[in-house]
Amino acid sequence: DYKFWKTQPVPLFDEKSQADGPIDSVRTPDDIPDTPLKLLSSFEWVTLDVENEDDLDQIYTLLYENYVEDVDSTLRFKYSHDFFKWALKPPGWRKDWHVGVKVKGSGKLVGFISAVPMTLNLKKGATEFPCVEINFLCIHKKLRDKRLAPTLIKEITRRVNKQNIWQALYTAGVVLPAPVSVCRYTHRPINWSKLHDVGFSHLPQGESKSSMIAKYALPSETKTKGWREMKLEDVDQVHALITEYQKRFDIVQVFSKEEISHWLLDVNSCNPENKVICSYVVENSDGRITDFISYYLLPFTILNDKTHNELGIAYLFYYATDLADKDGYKKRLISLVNDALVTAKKLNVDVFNCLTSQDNNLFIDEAKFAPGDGYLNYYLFNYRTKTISGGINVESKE
Ligand code: YNC
Ligand code: MG
Repeated sequence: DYKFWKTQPVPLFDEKSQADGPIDSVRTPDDIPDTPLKLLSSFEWVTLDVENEDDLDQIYTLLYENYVEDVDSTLRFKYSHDFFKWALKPPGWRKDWHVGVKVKGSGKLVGFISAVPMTLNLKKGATEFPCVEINFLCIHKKLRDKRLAPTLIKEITRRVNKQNIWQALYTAGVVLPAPVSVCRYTHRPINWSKLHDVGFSHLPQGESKSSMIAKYALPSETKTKGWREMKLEDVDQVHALITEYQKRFDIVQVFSKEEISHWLLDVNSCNPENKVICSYVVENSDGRITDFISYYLLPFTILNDKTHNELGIAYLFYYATDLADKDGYKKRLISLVNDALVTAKKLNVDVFNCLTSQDNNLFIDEAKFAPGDGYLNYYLFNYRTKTISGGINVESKE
């Protein structure tokens, strides 16, 4: 019955149509308390410093042992320090938006929630506002169902409001009041036999292992003329390209050039061995960039398998093309995605995931993605707008 969510400024299910806009009355940072909410006396609030390896380790351990698992608890996200640095330190990041709860005495981290700044553009430019993306909400398995999550959510809300920001975007597998959009996960096997070994892919009736392997075979080299890795010098052109491209969508994450450098090139990462984000551009003969595509890497740990201990996973991130004609556009997306698959295979990716967001439905079938069991719900905090299907150009960082 959503005892907590009923008290929050979020739309209800099946609301009668109401005007778009903020749900709460207007307030200022001065209206917001200066001190954190009270916790039970055995716990204390902490701010985690993601520039400090010890703090990063604590977040890593909490999430590694307690974050999202698949239904059978056989696969678990394998976050890395580099992944957290990328996901938690975009331009404008704030240390006090990396919030933890520790047990007094032992100092063990048992709860975490984070916010990072972003700008949202709704309804094809009709509205644009600063907000935050909330991610990595996690409570230790032994402290579940004790209403600690609402406390963490209220505390991050307080800290964000103190910075004069009143809206947030978040995604979750669970259904809460009320999604602004729902996307489905789709999966494109790259190493089908390994996926089959670990129980991720099943052998369909009437197929043989070798026919499945043949079905998902990929060429050894990319095919698009002018395809290459994205470099720092490309940021201005890619920024212009994505900004123009995004005009087709209803909910869009707006990027500054600094944000493009961060989200597509991970300019602050010191460890190129441990790649998190992979971005490619297509450059034509006069040096103009006509397309780009990107994906991030976040492997799974396989918990109970004798031969395999890790599953390489890529998630489609942002892309754009300047092709306008409808037929050419679809063909171009298919070839960009196929080339991305070829590069991902070289990085030992076993399965390539994408959501039904953006214009992904135009290539999902032809690039051999198949729908999975998972759905991702998109939510806006303190903002009401009509539900949209597809039309979303905001990619979450798992
Ligand atoms: C969830 N994922 O419905 P009601 S996604 C939001 N997002 O409230 P308790 C959630 N709310 O129904 P537990 C949620 N999951 O009574 C549950 N809830 O109104 C709601 N899992 O709290 C739930 N990470 O503490 C209920 O539950 C209330 O101990 C119950 O803790 C929940 O990062 C959780 O899936 C998820 O670690 C922390 O199960 C725990 O079970 C866990 O008794 C594994 O909580 C990891 C996991 C979630 C990943 C994510 C996005 C989070 C968004 C939070 C909302 C942000 C709002 C905007 C704030 C900023 C605003 C500004 C400006
Ligand atoms: Mg709890």
